[in-house]
Order: sequence, then C-alpha cells, then structure tokens
Amino acid sequence: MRIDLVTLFPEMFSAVRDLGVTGRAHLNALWALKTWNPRDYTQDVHRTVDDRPYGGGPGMVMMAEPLSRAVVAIREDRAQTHRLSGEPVPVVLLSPLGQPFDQAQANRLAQSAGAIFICGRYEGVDQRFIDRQVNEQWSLGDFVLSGGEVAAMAMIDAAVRLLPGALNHGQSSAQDSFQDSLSGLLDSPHYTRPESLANEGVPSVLLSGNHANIARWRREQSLALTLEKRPDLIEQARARGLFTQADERYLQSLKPV
Ligand code: 9WO
Repeated sequence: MRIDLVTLFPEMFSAVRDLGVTGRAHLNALWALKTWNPRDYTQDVHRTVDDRPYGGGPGMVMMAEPLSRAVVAIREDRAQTHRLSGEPVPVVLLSPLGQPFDQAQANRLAQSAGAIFICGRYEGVDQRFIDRQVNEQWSLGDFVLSGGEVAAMAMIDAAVRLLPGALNHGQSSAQDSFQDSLSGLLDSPHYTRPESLANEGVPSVLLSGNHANIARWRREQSLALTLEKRPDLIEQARARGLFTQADERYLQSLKPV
C-alpha cells in the first residue's frame, strides 16, 4: 500500500510515519508514504497557493492549479515506481461532505494499492479542482477541522494496522471493536496489574484460568456494553445473522420485564 498526500504541512505526517504500530510497519516496508507540497508546484515568485474567494467572504481558498500539478506529478511518479502493477488509486478529498469513513472503508484501503489524499486548508478548495481531479470525498464525522491532515492520519492509521504483519500479536486487530470476531460489537473491558487498585479488584472470572468461561464473559460484556451504548450495532449484527442462540438468550436476559 502506498499513500500519497498533497499537503501544505508535510511535517505533520512524521507522527504516523515514524511512531508506534504504523511507524514499525513503515520501517518494515509494509506501506509507503510520500508527501507533495502544492507550494512546490506554484509558478510565481511568492509561491502562492491561496487566493481570495470570488463573490467575497472571509478567508482564502486553495488555488486549483498547484493542486492539479501535484496530482499530475503523483500519477507520473506512481507510473514510474510501479511500472508492472499500476493499479489505479482514488484521489480522495478529506471533507465533512464526504462518505463516512468506517471499518469497512479501512479494510478496503488496506487491501488496495493505496490512495492519493488531498488535504485542504483555509476556507476550502477551488471547486473546479474537486470537479476535475477528485474521485471521492471521505469524512470522519460531522465536525470541521482546520485542515484535512488530521483526518487523513486517522484513516491511514486505521488501514495500516490491518496490514498483515503490522501488529505484534497477529490476533489483536481481529479482536478490536467493530472487527469480525466481535460481530461488529464493541470490545469488552480490559484489566492488567496490579490485581488490586485503590481497593478495586479485577473480575474474578479473568483470574480463574477457565478459558471457556472467560470467552463467554467477554462475549456477554460485549453484548451488554453494545446494547447500552450503541443499540444500532446490535440491530446490524442481528440483521447480518451474527448472533448465536446463546447471544440472543443473553440479550433477552438483559431486558427489563
Ligand atoms: C469544509 C466544509 C465545511 C462545511 C461544509 C463543507 C465543507 N467542505 C470543507 C472542506 O473541504 N474544507 C477543506 C478541508 C478546507 C478546510 C479544512 N478542511 C476540512 C476537512 N475541515 N474539516 C475536514 C474534515 C475532514 C474529514 N472529516 C471531518 C472533517
């Protein structure tokens, strides 16, 4: 997977490139990241990337041409670097108008050749660049950021940790909230040492060594937590036929009579 980023702030991406699970995976060449600064694709002495909005209004708008030239340069670079497997990748604008990014999107990104992310700044991006060059818009949710970079990093993190070999314990990504082994339910609570913390212990089943009981307790915790916090996810899992009879019996037992 190769991620190209068009951004005025390439330094921000050292976080995802150099640190933690994603940093280790990058070191192991499980994925590649390349940043492209639209300022390097300007043609005036001031290296201008923004201008005032037609029609007036506050703030500045990112100019189309430096962004377009950056995307052209990325396509050339991708064609040269992957001469044999030039799988086309989407040009994605991070925007609150986009499709909601979820675990299924993260999975698709992780199983693809990557994406070209456009990180907007200022009040927005010239619409003509979006119309001509952008294939998709992806959103993290209904809020406004000062730029697309932080959203891009969240999506990159969600995808990279799914790459084979990215996690130390091959298991643990399959155990996360929203992942398949949990039927799309929230994960159960976690505990570690010390066994007693300010006089509060650890659920005794976790100390019992009985792995069947531990698995059943965790499943029941997931069901109860999800029913309380995200009943929509319970309905989704039921509609997908992911509940056993034992799951349904336990959910029934949680309902007030
Ligand atoms: C901002 C905006 C606000 C209301 C309606 C539409 C909008 N589009 C944009 C937009 O594309 N903004 C650019 C990127 C430039 C300003 C900062 N940007 C941005 C991206 N702010 N917030 C996001 C974002 C991205 C993904 N998920 C949530 C928010």
